[in-house]
Amino acid sequence: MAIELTRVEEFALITLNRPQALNALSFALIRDLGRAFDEVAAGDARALLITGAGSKAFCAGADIKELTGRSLAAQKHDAEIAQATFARLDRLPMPSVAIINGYAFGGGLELALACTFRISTRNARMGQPEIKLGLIPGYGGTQRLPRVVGEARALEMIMTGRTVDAEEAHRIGLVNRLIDGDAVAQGIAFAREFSGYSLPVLGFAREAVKRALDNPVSEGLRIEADLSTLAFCTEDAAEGMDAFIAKRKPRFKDK
Ligand code: CO8
Repeated sequence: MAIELTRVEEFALITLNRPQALNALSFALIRDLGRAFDEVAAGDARALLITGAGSKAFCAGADIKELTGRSLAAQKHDAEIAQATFARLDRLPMPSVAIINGYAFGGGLELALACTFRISTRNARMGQPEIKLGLIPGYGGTQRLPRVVGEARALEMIMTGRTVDAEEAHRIGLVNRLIDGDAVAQGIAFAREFSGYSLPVLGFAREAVKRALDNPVSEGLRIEADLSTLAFCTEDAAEGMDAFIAKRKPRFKDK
């Protein structure tokens, strides 16, 4: 398997495991990812963490050696499979965190962009270098990158192929946080900042914020009214408010 799916405490951990190719996304690896996302979705992990094997790379992008000499039909088919796979990640019932522990280029950055959050080691380098290959991003980058860093920065990154270092990535909001020390341990610590809250209510929050970027404000406010009302109907909302009034710690049950 080109990936490993393991359990670390209350979290699922996917490790991209082709360090000899800087964890590049072969088509087989993308298929493995799809299966792993389904397994995680059906399980009880509080969040999914994704990282890369080895000390150099999170993921150096699509496997360039597999991309040449293919028919247009095969290329389109596989790009759509990769897009659909990353969309499954985006729609997991639990939040996800990309632990960017080195290079994240092309499809590797697009994988990280499909996660709810991104944290990064200080030696990480990121970019959408497809333009240097005569290509443009094909696994969601043209759509998710502008939503994360804004149109002007996304256009600059995609049209120049420029590499962004971790400090800049943090400054422009491409990564939520810079980390030192053991990257997986830091990923766990980051995930624990939200993973004790109600999973369905976290899901409503994610959905409402995501819809903000696809809709006019008036429509977004209607969606927020619906989703916040759904949150209000949960047992966890009743528990959270009761616990506040009783000055005790809430016990959420994901209901
Ligand atoms: N694909 C395949 N193999 C790779 C890749 C890759 N993306 N990146 C690195 N490797 C391999 C190298 O070929 C090398 O293998 P070998 O030892 O057998 O020669 C090994 O990994 C180590 O790489 P380097 O020796 O190059 O390591 P360096 O530390 O010198 O450089 C870099 C690291 C800067 C990350 C460099 O490897 C690099 O530039 N890699 C390519 C990055 C890139 O361009 N990524 C984007 C790929 S395209 C993409 O993701 C989206 C395509 C959209 C397709 C949709 C079309 C419709």
